[in-house]
Amino acid sequence: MTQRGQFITFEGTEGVGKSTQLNTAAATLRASGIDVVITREPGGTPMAEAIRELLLAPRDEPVHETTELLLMFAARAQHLHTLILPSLAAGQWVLCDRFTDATFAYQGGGRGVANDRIAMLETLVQGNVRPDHTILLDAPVDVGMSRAKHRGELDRFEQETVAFFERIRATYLQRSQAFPSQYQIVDASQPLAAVTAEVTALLLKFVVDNPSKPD
Ligand code: Z5A
Repeated sequence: MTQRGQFITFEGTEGVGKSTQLNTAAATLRASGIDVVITREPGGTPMAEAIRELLLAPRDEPVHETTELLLMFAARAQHLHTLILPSLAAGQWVLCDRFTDATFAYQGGGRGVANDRIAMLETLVQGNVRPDHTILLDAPVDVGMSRAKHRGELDRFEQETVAFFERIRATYLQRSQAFPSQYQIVDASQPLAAVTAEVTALLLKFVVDNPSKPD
């Protein structure tokens, strides 16, 4: 029987280096002979990417927090059930740039949506599926913002205040304490080579802890 793959998510505030580390992590795993799928949220499938565009586009119309929350989970339902779960069942490891921890951080910590409302949707959409590991790239908000500022037009989230991103960082740190077996924190304010070395060491440990069994 094929052994289920590992589901690993990368989290953190804007610009901390998630995409950079996710690509390096994929290369590390592939060099260890593991079949890897890279994906992201919101998004990851054509329909979920269309929902991402709806969510990120700046607009004059105010977006109600419940609309934002439901769209995040609508995209997640499509992504989880049509891409993530089938890939894991086929033995692939799934590396995902953000997942439901981002909803607790952004919609919960950032927007002030109550945790139990998010948890209700988490159960509805995911049942008991949770990431096997979450790598939290943590850095002061201004570090990530200064790394991200070279991009062009700001999306709807990037237009938020520093205080919004401070609440998000604090929520991630609280969750890392609440779920210590899921979370691994890496100091993302270090130079790139040092961050990459820490993330690579974590990935290699996950490989040792989950040796693939022959079919
Ligand atoms: N969102 C939400 O509200 N609720 C949810 O449930 C979910 C998401 C799932 C889209 O996310 C938005 O959706 C996001 C939260 C919301 N909005 N925000 N903000 P996204 O992940 O696509 O967008 P992002 O967080 O803005 O990601 P990002 O800006 O692309 O950042 P990143 O992936 O963490 O960073 P990067 O692209 O790898 O690196 C940024 C630059 O820094 C780049 O030039 C790198 O070369 C450089 N870099 C990276 N590491 C280093 C180090 N260590 N030193 C120096 N320079 C570095």
